[in-house]
Amino acid sequence: MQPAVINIFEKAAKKAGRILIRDFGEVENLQIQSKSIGDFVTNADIKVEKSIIETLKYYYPDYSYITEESGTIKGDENTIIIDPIDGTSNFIHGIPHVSLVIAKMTANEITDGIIYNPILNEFFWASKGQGAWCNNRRLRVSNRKILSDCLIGTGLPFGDGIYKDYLLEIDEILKVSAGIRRLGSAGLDLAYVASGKLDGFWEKDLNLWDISTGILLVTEAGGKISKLNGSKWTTKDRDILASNNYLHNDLVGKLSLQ
Ligand code: 2AM
Ligand code: CA
Repeated sequence: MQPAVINIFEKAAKKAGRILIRDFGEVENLQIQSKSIGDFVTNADIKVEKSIIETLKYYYPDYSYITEESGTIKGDENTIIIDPIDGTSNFIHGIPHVSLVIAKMTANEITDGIIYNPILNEFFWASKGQGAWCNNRRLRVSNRKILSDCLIGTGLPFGDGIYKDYLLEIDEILKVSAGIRRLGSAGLDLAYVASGKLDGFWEKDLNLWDISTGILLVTEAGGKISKLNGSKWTTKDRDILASNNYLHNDLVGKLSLQ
């Protein structure tokens, strides 16, 4: 049974998802602006976010909101975090690996969240203690134990991002794994770890709206989240490592380079 908050997030995401699908069919007409080198926002991001906020404000008028495109709206101690399109670069290029992300955070803990890819019609949700789900199927992280069998996701820096150590990290993982994937949507990468498709994922310098729901999906699917050096991840951290429990220490060993 989906909790009430997930039903409301689903309603907001599916309504806004129709806007995203319509614009995905006409990417050649998109108005695109650059926030910084390689970091783009389209009129679709803005419209999708407006629609999500409008639906959620009806149910949660007093909450605080942290959003990628409209900034922060101050309210009570409950916070809703919104990324209208995670994977905007994919969207602009007509690659259907995109999603809407909505999460609820209270006392600096993510308690509920959804990730919705309207193009592939994949609806992921997780609530603390209620498991991780996709289209009514319960999710479990993979049970692969040996890195040489494993696919590991990552996100490469772009524009003026932080490149230090990235090539070393990639070198370490490439040598011991079955391969690396750079899919372009950190939220969906984490959903794929929760689904057992990717066995692990790491990335640096992320925003909370990229990974809010994803971290809950992974832990509710039986996986582990930490910083790259294995220490506890908090909602203030921008670097993340996610994997099943068998692989986590091995990945920390490969990624703790300093
Ligand atoms: P966004 O689409 O919401 O901006 C991790 O790679 C994150 O970086 C992605 O989830 C994506 O979130 C963001 N990002 C921004 N610009 C990017 C780019 N040029 N290539 C890949 N990811 C980008
Ligand atoms: Ca985004």
